[in-house]
Amino acid sequence: MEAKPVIKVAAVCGSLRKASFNRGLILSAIEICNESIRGMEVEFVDISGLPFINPDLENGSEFPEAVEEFRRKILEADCFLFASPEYNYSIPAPLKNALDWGSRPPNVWADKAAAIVSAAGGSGGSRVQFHLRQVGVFLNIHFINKPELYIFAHKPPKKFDSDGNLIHDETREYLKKILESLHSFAGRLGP
Ligand code: FMN
Repeated sequence: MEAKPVIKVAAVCGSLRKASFNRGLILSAIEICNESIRGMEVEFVDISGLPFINPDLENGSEFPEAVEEFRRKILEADCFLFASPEYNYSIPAPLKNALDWGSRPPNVWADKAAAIVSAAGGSGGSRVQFHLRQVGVFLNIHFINKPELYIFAHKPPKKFDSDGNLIHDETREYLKKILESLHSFAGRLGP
């Protein structure tokens, strides 16, 4: 019997902060996949080097080098994991910038599965998640609906250490369930 191909997840973080809790979620997702989800691997895709979106930087179908590399990683992925804080009730500018660069023709996000998790302040990130889903309609990203994970990052019990690493077992279990759901949905959606 032929082995099933590995599902590649490109993980994008909405925070550029060194000790970002959301990046901590991505690092945990990488560990969880390596340890306990067979057939799926997560790669962290850094968006901090992308220039601000500006079509003047495009030369026909060519993009600046950092954008080309980013778009290639998104194109090569089978599905996406977004981990993002909420900024002023919405999507942080670095993440929106990355979404916009990926959307330039040909749209590299199109027709793939995705999951969103958020560690944020008072809202747990519900509004960033809903705004991201709204943008995903035009980008043709297929988000899993359940389970949902909204982390109230600053409320006890402590979920992250001072470097942003996830240290809360219950949250890690939820994150694993999200990854399993993404795995199953991406598998059903096919290549
Ligand atoms: N938290 C919220 O829940 N809702 C907000 O609207 C919100 N706006 C913010 C705006 C800015 C510019 C910043 C810097 C933070 C805001 N926060 C808000 C708090 C962040 O979501 C919170 O600190 C989060 O943990 C940061 O994520 P990170 O640890 O991955 O950097």
